[in-house]
Amino acid sequence: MSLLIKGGTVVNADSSQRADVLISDGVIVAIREDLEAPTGAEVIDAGGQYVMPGGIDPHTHMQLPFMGTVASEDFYTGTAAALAGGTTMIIDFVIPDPEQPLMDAYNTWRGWSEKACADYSFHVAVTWWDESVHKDMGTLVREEGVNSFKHFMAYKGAIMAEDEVLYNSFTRAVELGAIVTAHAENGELVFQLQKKLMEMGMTGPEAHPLSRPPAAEGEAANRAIRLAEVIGVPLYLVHVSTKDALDEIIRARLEGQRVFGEALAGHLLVDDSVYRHPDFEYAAAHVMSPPFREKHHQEALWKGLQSGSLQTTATDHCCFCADQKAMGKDDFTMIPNGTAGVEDRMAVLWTHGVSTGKLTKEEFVAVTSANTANIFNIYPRKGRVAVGADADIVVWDPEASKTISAKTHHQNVDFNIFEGMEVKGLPSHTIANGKLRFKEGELMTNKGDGRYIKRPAFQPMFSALDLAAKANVPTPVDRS
Ligand code: DUC
Ligand code: ZN
Ligand code: ZN
Repeated sequence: MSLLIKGGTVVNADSSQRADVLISDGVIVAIREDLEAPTGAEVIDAGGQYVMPGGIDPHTHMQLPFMGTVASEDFYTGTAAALAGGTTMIIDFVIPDPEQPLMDAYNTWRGWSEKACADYSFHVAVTWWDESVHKDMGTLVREEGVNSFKHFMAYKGAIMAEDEVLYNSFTRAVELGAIVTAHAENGELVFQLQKKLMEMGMTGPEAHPLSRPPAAEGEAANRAIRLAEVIGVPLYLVHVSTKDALDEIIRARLEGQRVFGEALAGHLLVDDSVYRHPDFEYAAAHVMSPPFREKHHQEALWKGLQSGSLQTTATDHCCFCADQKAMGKDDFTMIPNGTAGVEDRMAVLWTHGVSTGKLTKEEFVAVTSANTANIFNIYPRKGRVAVGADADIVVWDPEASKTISAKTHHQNVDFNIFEGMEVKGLPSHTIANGKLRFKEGELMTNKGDGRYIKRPAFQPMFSALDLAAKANVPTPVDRS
């Protein structure tokens, strides 16, 4: 089946051109001006619009079992909401319980994700360590197309990876040609501060950001970066929310280290005043980690994106409804952490990034799809409108506008952190795997249309430790 997108401007991360785009059997087969529609082809009029790679959200948690409940958005509803917002692929997370075999957890998540209607892939979290984890990391990279391993430096007593686990996992990733990623917050410090705040009678959501100060993120970011430096593994820091962490990334990159950083749409636009709202439901709905920050951190994050010090944008889409958030009514540490955004990221970034002149439309493509595809090794199959690439495309109408609201969004959650925000710049059509899945406000999705996308490993890397050892030819001191 073919599809012709006519009359638009094709926008990639490096250039734009006036061109039509012809799609056949899920792949882009021609890009040039004045293409004729083959017999039977569906034609999309993209006059006055931009034809861009579909968004890739590298950080979602569909139906995540977490903090005693399960995220309300499943792989079908979540990928459908993504398509409604112009995002055609997500990278979600397999998160094994401590001592759970990695392959066990991976197979569970693969089962859950079969109903996805857009393409997806998985980072796999390393939450504990033994020989089986070493072996399973190899199987995941070599047989399952997993090239990224996640490490939670927070959530003590649950999924937190101690430094020993980080060392072992980072070292194994080097051998396998994988990239490591980290949620950077000092979990011990957060745990102690939570205890202290509760003892002081600070039981409400206003205590949440106090228990997770910027320094806790800066410290963990620096620790992850320094471990990665010594071991010699590329590192991707998820949801960078503070200037503290950003400064560590900038320093490391200036020294030539392969460190990447991700900004969340929420962290770019929502500040920590939400936690002091008198209504528990409203404040709790914003509880996610790392928390929303003071405004000066937002300004730093925007500059990080503009300068290329942060390369990607994501959402950490992890939905909990009011009844779930109420689990922490008397104890803020029990509020399930997570907020939504997979549907809104593109429109919010266009409105506050491109329309304000902070980002060009090409930079918008870079930070919403191309850089993620590059970093996670699926470029240019994904993240580029090019002949031979997957036909994952958003036709973007820069004049369309709406007011974001939980009442009208497609996300399976009763709250929207961008509630009331006017956005200008929206998808008119979303095409995934060559098929029209969203048209002028209407979704046309089927469970199971999404495909699992394997991400090949990078060249196996040399461990910095081995290189240093070779260069210095260390010999024991003879004390005989
Ligand atoms: N942070 C959240 O807010 N939710 C899920 C996991 C995480 O790290
Ligand atoms: Zn996280
Ligand atoms: Zn997350």
